[in-house]
Amino acid sequence: MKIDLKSKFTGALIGSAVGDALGAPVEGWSMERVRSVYSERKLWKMSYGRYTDDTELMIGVAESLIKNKGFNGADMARTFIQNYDAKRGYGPGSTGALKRIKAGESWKEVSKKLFCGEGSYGNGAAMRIAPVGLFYYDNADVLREIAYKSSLITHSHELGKAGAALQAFAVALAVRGQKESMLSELKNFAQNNVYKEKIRRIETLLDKDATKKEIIAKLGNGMAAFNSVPTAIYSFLRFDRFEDSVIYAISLGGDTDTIGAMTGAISGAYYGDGAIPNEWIEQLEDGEKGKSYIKRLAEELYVAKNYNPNGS
Ligand code: AR6
Ligand code: MG
Repeated sequence: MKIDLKSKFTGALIGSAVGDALGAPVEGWSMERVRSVYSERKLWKMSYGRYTDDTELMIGVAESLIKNKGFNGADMARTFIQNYDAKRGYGPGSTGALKRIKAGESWKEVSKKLFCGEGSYGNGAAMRIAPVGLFYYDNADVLREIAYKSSLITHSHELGKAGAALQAFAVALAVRGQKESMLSELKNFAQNNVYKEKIRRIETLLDKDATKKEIIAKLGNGMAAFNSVPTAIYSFLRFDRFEDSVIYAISLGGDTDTIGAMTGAISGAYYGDGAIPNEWIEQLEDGEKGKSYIKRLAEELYVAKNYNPNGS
């Protein structure tokens, strides 16, 4: 069945928000503790329905791409700052960077000063990247360039930026319907050895019925981009339905909201919004920038993409 592009745009953004909101109440839990609360034999209830920093930042990326019909770093940073709500649970690196930009420092320089001048390799740039994957889905070179530039607002470590680019490209391949060839495409795309090795591991782990313990040990379930982006890609590839992938990703424990969000973005981009369980969408918050607004952003991003097909 051919899924239309608009449905894939909506699927990616709503899918990401759904994965985030579903994972949020169990963030930081161990795999065993998640299992003690949620049975994997039935569809999980979304009890809380509120999204976290992952979705708030993703909204900012989409808003800025739409407004500028492409990337504008100063505007994207400003948009993040305008939307910032501390209650959404931002990572310390991202909070620090946005505060300093608000105080007048350059959006291009601030992130390089974090973590003793190393920059952050957290998954904060990857978890918000879905709109970049959508807007540049047909141009891998521009997609990489914009993924790097948009990451730099908060994450300057090579592993933080490369993780965001890999997640963006996985979303792009999902939009193109390339599930079978995703791993070989990602292999060609990845330039960093840490991610090349993780992609090789995904391939090996998909070939056997790997246990969750193995996935956590070999791919990771933490806040570092290299311990979460590959896990989201694996969670998408292992299953054939949106809900199976997202439930699996969160059932691993750890950084559940973010791994859930990234898995939801790839899966939603592949299956389209019609594949996301209604029970989950119904429970998702619908305030000022809730699900109706996110759906509208997906449509506007789709229109902006058609207006600027090269995306440059
Ligand atoms: N050296 C040591 N530790 C690091 C480094 C580094 N160069 N970079 C990152 N860390 P941060 P995020 C560790 O703060 O990526 C939220 O809940 C360090 O412990 O940049 O925006 C989100 O929803 C640092 O605090 O945050 C995500 O789930 C941590 O990685 C998550 O936090 C995260 O990096 C990450 O968000
Ligand atoms: Mg979060």
